[in-house]
Amino acid sequence: MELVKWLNEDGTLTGQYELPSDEMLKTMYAEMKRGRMIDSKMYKMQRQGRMALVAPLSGQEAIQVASALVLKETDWIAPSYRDSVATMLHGVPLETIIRYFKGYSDGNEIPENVNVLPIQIIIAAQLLHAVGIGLASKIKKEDVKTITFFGDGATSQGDFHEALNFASVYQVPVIFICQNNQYAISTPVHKQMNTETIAEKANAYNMAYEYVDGNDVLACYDVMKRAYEKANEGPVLVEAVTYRQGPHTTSDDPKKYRQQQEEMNWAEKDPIVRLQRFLLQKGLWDEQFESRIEKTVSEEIEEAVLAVENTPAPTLAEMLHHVYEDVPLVIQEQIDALGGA
Ligand SMILES: Cc1ncc(C[n+]2csc(CCOP(=O)(O)OP(=O)(O)O)c2C)c(N)n1
Ligand SMILES: [Mg+2]
Repeated sequence: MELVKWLNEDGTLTGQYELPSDEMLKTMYAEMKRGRMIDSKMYKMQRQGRMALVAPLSGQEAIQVASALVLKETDWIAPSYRDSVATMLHGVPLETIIRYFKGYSDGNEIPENVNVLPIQIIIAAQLLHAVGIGLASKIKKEDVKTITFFGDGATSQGDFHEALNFASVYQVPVIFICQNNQYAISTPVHKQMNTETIAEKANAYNMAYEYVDGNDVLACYDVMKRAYEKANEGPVLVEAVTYRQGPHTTSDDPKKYRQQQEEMNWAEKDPIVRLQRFLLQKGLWDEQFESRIEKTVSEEIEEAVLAVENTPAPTLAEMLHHVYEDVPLVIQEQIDALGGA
């Protein structure tokens, strides 16, 4: 299967393409850079004991930015824990993301007008939710599409196959986006599947598919625009081949299961560096542009972190809120034991 790839690692094009506008190219760069800066700040904060646990996404910005940029406000995202670049672009406030990774349950409260589901930790469960939204929009004859993100490991779950099968039987407008970042924690892709690609699994469900260099934002944008159109007819599976540059989470040490040489090889394919080289050649990138982004994003981060850290942490008992609508005695007793709500 041929990988869709527009940008070489040195920033030159692999062929002749109809490029997005200069403004769009700069937006793609700025949003990827913003994602990288936020990710790196949250990682450091976790190390300083200011966050509970973080699942870094550095390296995976291109497919997330490209996907979010093709969506309309009325479309939905069903995300996993490593998709904040996409969800923020679709309207989830940075403050909410920070609260989530601090371990505050209200970090799961998505504003009413933002069509993003709460972060899903159960591997592949969000695919079923996406199919549910897709089926509902189809029944209601709404012009709405749903995208859902998941990892390579998620394709070994029953939920993945159930979701694709159901989506295909009912021809729902859902785009399944697999970020193949090469590992499910410490398990490399080749140890958990016997197919060469994930994209080809679409054949089993008679679904459309795309196979793309997930570190090439131009190719990802092209593929996502096509997938978005195809979703008018039925579901689409997109495999974006990428790499998680950091650990699985802040509780993981990737040195135990992958070689430094491999990390260095993938660093050469970094999506931000690649687009920066391309923009430089086109005269669209300079130091000023870079420092403007850095300044704006630093201020945004500073403000969000301050806002979160200046609000009191939730009480212990609050973790028992929302377990049931009507609180049963057994939960009330625990709430009381934790000092009351
Ligand atoms: C149903 C289920 N089983 C196991 C886990 C533990 N777990 C958390 S992340 C993860 C690996 C997922 O890998 P992948 O789907 O490739 O996503 P990535 O973390 O690489 O983005 C596992 C097994 C879980 N959260 N849910
Ligand atoms: Mg993975």
